[in-house]
Amino acid sequence: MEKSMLNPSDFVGVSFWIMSAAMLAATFFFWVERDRAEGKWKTSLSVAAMVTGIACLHYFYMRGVWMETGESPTVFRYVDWLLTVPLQITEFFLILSAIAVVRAQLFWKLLVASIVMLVTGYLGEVGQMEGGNAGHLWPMFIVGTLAWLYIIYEIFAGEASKINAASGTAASQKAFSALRLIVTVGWSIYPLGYIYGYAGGGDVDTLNLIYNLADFVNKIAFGVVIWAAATSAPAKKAKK
Ligand SMILES: *C/C=C(C)/C=C/C=C(C)/C=C/C1=C(C)CCCC1(C)C
Repeated sequence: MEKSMLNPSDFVGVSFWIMSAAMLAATFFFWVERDRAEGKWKTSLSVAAMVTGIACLHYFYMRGVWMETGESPTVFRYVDWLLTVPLQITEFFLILSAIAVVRAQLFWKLLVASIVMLVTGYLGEVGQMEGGNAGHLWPMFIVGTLAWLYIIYEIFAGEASKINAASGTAASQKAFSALRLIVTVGWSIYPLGYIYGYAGGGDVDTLNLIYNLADFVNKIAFGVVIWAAATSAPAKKAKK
């Protein structure tokens, strides 16, 4: 019974708990603030709230798995990512289409690449669990990383790069540069977690702490950037 209580010295467990609360608060915030946004931005805030809402549910379960078994909640983690990453790709696409004419094909390319990235990461990580194929760890990591680099390529050098400073509103430009930062800097925290978590024998504490931090940055902080752009949009328009 004692096992199911949160131990104050279990800092990874505490970080799971903090994340659950933060995701809940963020969801409520984006949802309520949707009222202050205009037009297309309302949809962006709804998507931001869906991302943190889905993550909140998974964090409650992940915290439970961690506290009761002391093991990485890998399956919940990846189910969460498989649901929220496509939503974030949708968010990127919404922002891009607010700035320029982008073909639906770009959306599908980004979606397929992100799924390849997650499925390979999952296969690599479950291989480390009991009965898994441990030999998958680094080959899968390499394929996943290539898929991520492809996404970066599409955003910086592909179709999306045609977007320049002259197109779109100031608010959508701000959201677009945030998007680029998230996909390069923000998302890089995940492969770093994988490396620190598994290289040299494995360290589940570090793995989960880094993944939790990454989710905070890429789901909550990203949502806040979208929110800032969304709520500044009407003011900018009125000035013109
Ligand atoms: C809300 C969840 C998000 C934004 C999750 C993003 C996950 C990644 C960017 C994962 C990346 C990985 C690689 C680039 C290599 C293989 C291992 C992964 C799956 C951790």
